[in-house]
Amino acid sequence: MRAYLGLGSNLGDRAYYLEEAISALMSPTIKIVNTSRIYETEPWGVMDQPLYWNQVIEVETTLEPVDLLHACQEIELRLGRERKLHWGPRTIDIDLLLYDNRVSESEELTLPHPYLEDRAFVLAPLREISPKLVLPSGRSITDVSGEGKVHPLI
Ligand code: PH2
Ligand code: MG
Ligand code: MG
Repeated sequence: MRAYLGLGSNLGDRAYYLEEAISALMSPTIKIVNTSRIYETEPWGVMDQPLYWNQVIEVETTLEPVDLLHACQEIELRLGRERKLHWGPRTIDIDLLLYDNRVSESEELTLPHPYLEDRAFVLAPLREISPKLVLPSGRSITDVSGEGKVHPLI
């Protein structure tokens, strides 16, 4: 199944954490098919924190959504993620943005990611790698821009 993951870091060596997260994700059950450029982004939600580096990757996976989520969480922990503040600074965050066209809600996981259409820091890199994508809401990726300043590093 095709899924999109959003990566974000705003503590320490942001390039290192993004790179490590991507290589840790590569496994027999998760194949990386596309990676966006890295974007430097203004903090969204809680403004008083360092600038983020964000990236979106497209994966092909045999894992079910919750198992993919657990794989992401395991890597976050391995890379020193501490959960202190909601929406606060972090070494690495790996969010499951989209899983096929799945729309579902459980205590653990909401698909698509609940703030997907509000966040320029995920929409811009997502549009870069999948310009023809239609979101589960029926909106085209080219018609939603979200909020927040973002710019690609290169
Ligand atoms: N992640 C958040 C909250 N705010 N802002 C930016 N720019 N990038 C993020 O990855 C981010 C955020 C919670 O996950
Ligand atoms: Mg997040
Ligand atoms: Mg997260």
